[in-house]
Amino acid sequence: MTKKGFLFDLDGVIVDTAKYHFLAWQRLASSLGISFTEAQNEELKGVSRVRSLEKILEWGNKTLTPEEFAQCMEQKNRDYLHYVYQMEASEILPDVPRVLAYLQQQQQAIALGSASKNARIILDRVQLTDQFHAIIDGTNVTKAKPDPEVFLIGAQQLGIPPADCIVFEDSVAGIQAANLAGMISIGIGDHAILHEATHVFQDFTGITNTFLDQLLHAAAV
Ligand code: B16
Ligand code: MG
Repeated sequence: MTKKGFLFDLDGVIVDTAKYHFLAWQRLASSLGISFTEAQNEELKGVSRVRSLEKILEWGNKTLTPEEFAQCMEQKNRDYLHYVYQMEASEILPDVPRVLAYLQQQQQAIALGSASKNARIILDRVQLTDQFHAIIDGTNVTKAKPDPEVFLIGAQQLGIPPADCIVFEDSVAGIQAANLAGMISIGIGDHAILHEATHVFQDFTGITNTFLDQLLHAAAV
């Protein structure tokens, strides 16, 4: 059996921080006189912080000076971190600990591949940092998903060829990034949205140890 590399996205895969992003963006948008809905928040999943603010300003038809833009970014992150610092291990999404434990038991290589610059803080809060052999986050990448950079750096740091890597992702851009990296992509969420993925599951409860065994024994993509 070849050793495989398993790359996990963070928000929407390991924990649901989208609800905290929503509260923080909504507060900021409202301070700018812009309305911001949950449907719009969906469109920000997997999108960088800078691009998220740009999109909100586009929706609200508003422009800011570079100084104001920087202040808004800071304000949003301060609000967001307020929620993050209250996170606990109980917020890890169902069956993620079982899948991580099984992969560790099978001596597989495991990495995080997230767009978030707060990824390390979040992993610490939910006590998962020691489960990852490499952590690639928004501070390590220059190109946002769907660019494959985040996952290619992850594979490199794990020392596993991309063709032997498997990515768990909840965003369309993340699935596209995994596919462009030449990896197996596993969508977590709605099949209608994530249809470009190699496999799609609603959540990790459907990812059985038998399915993981199949991935472990599959030939490289
Ligand atoms: P931050 P992921 C992404 O995390 C979120 O889905 C996205 O909504 C957020 O804007 C982005 O991280 C940046 O986060 O403001 O913490 O740097 O899904 O790539 O783990
Ligand atoms: Mg995500």
